[in-house]
This record gives sequence, structure tokens and C-alpha cells, in this order.
Amino acid sequence: MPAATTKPRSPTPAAPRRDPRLDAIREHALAGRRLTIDQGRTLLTTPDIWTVCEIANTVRQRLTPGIAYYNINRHLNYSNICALSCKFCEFYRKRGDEGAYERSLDEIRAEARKAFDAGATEMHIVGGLHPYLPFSYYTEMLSAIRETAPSIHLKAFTAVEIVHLTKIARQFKADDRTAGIRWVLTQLKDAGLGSLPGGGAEVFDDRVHDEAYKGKIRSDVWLDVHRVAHELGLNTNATILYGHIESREERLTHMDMLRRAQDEALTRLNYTPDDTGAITLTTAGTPLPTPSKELGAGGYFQTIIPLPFFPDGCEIEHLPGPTGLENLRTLAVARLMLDNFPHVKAFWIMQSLKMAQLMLQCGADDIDGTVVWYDITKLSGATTHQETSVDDLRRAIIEAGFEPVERDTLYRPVLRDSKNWTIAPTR
Ligand code: V47
Repeated sequence: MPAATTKPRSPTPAAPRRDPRLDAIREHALAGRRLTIDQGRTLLTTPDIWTVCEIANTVRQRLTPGIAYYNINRHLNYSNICALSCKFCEFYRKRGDEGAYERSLDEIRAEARKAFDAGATEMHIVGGLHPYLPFSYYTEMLSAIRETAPSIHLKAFTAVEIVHLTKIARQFKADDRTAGIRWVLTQLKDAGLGSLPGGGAEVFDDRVHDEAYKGKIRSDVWLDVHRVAHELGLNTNATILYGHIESREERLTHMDMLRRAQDEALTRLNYTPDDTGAITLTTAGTPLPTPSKELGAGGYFQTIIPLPFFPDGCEIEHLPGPTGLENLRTLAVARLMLDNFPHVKAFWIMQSLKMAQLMLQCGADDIDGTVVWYDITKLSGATTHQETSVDDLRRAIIEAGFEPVERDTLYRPVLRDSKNWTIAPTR
């Protein structure tokens, strides 16, 4: 096995002293100018981690002043059977393995009914790359949920699944891969798809790809899927799965590639790039992209979700995974480097609610939702049942100093009375 997969990275000790290099970075960021890779390197390595967090919080307060978001959601994994065998993944099974499953449409309808009864506004639907289910299974799944619970937004299928579906539907064209992607996304959108989640991005680097998730799509294809989704008016999210065999430099490259892709998306939405082609939402007075009343009338990245590597049960479980401070730092740096992403999510299921609360003060403005069933990673001691209450989410947010705002998937405030919910008029 190559050295990079076996050797844990040496930690950067945090130190109480101030790092004067961060003054210039603060000034640069608050002027709404794009941070350079060099500045990102300083942020990722300085011992003065609390100043990094403070700058990230100042920028976050400029973007989303005074509030933090949560939602009422459910996750649905339709199958854990996967043609791939990524080294960081504990979720996948091969057909016939103990614990392998695929959900029937009746089971999926029942989950949609439960989500609806619980007042959920979103279902987050992903699975493995199932080798045999026909394309009709996926469109019928979305239609079945839409019929059962028409008000629920369907955030479904990572870019990796979308490319897999181009093959299942026999629409894959090696000489024009976006044609198949566009075909699949259009069919899914017609069946009820509302947006794409951010999973499957991992780290945009060929070395890391070949060592840890060979066989999965590479960064260019992941970005193609999101670009086509944006062109079709769908909003999407993005992730970075860090703390395994990647270097800090590779994390920065990933962030840089994402912000360039968002520059393109925002240019399509009539934002004006500066002379370097950059669009920063952190310039004072720049409006955030407006979530539309109509589904399919968006077309940009909404949120970056830094995902800490969970070693338990996967092929590279000898690696220790990131520490708490590394988690805080990575999230803060994501806030600062991704100056054109309106939101940063501290996904409590993977960060823990306690860490997510701290992250609200270090750049995050969203802690995700009530969730209930989550099968991809488990915090120590957790089972697939990972649920929290609205009261706990709100308490964590209030204690962190923010007003809790329930949002829908597109970051529109949700208004509730005892029985129903509606979307607040667009700001
Ligand atoms: O795609 C898999 C990652 C992702 C491990 O878009 C792992 O709102 C850490 O993408 N350790 C799924 N990570 C989660 C995801 C997500 C979660 C919440 C909200 C949204 C959103 C997206 O989890 C996978 C993969 O990148 N993953 N195994 C692991 N051992």
C-alpha cells in the first residue's frame, strides 16, 4: 500500500499567540476580495486557529447576519448495493452480502408518508450504484413520493449516481458525456427531482482518487453533472470529504475548483465577475442568489458541507480521522475560500451536534435537520437511527448566539402553524 494511505498526517498544534500574517488576510477577506491559494495555505497551517475562526465568523455574519438555519428532513437510502468499493466507505454491500438491501416502491411510499406526517419539508435520497435496478425504478421512486407527499422537496442522487444512471438508461455517450447527463436529469426533474445533494465529490485530485476511490467519477465529471443541473435551473450542494489520505494542498485545490464552478453558475445568473473572473458574495452589499418560488428556476451551488472522514469499518480504518480542531479549521477555511457559496453547513450527524454548535461561531450558518435514519456514517455508539428534535436544534442555535430559522431545501424560511407549513414570501 502506498505510504500516503498508511501514515497519519502530523498535527499542527494550536497556540494562543496571534499570527500577524492573519491581519492582512482579514483585511483582504473583509474587502470582499478573493483569497489566494497561498493565503489558504496560511489559514490551514497557522497555529492561530481561533483568529481563523473569528475571521470566518465575521464573513459569515456579513452573508447571513444573526440567523442560523435548520430543517425538518428525512434521509432515504433506497439501496446500499454498490458496484464500487471505495476504501473510505462502510456503507456499501455487494449483492448477497449480509445486510444488503434494496427498498421496494411500497416501502418508499411508506417512508414518504411517515416523513409527511412528521412535517418534513425535504427527503434526501441517495444509494449505491446498483448494478441491476432499471432506470424506471428511479423515476417511479420520485413519482411515488411526489404522489404520496407532494409538498416534500426531493433532493436526490449524487453526481456519481447520475452518471451511473446514464449507463443504466443506455444514454452514456463517451464522446458527449453531458448529453446523457442532461437526458437523465431532465427525466428525473420531470418525475419530481428538486435539487442535487453534494455527495460523491470526495477530494478533487487524481492521486487521491486512484488510491482511495478508483472507479468513481473524477472531478471533471462531478463538476459536469452539477453544471448541467445548474443549466437546467436546479440548485445543488457540494461536499469535501477530508481527513484521510489527502494533503491540505489538495483540500485547497478542491475548494478552488468549486469556487470557479460557482463563478460560472453565478455568471449565468447575471452576476458580474471581476477582472480575474471571480464573483464574491462577500463584497458588502452583494445580494445572495434569490431562491425562487418555482422549482427549477435556480441554478447555483447553495452550500458547502465539509465532511470529516469516519474510519470505522472501512478499508482504511487504520487512519485516525480528523481531530476536533481540524474539523473547526477546515470548516472555517471553507467559509473563507468559498467566497461565492451563500451557505456553509455543519452536518451535525457527522460533526456531532456539540461540534456543529461551535461551528456556528466559526463560519457555519446551517446545521442540517432532524434526519432520523442515516446509514452512511455512525458517530461512535450510534446506530442507523440518528435523530434529533427541533427543540434540540433550536436550543443549540440560540445558545450559539443566533436566531434559529427553519428553512426548506432552497433556504427559504418555513412558516408553520400547528398543522400546516408554508414558504415565507421571497425576500
Ligand atoms: O457521498 C462516505 C461521504 C457522503 C464516509 O447535500 C463519508 O445537503 C466520511 O453528501 N466518512 C454522503 N464521509 C453525505 C453527503 C451529505 C450529507 C448531508 C447533507 C448533504 C447535502 C450531503 O458521505 C458520501 C461520501 O462523500 N462518506 N463514507 C466516511 N467513512
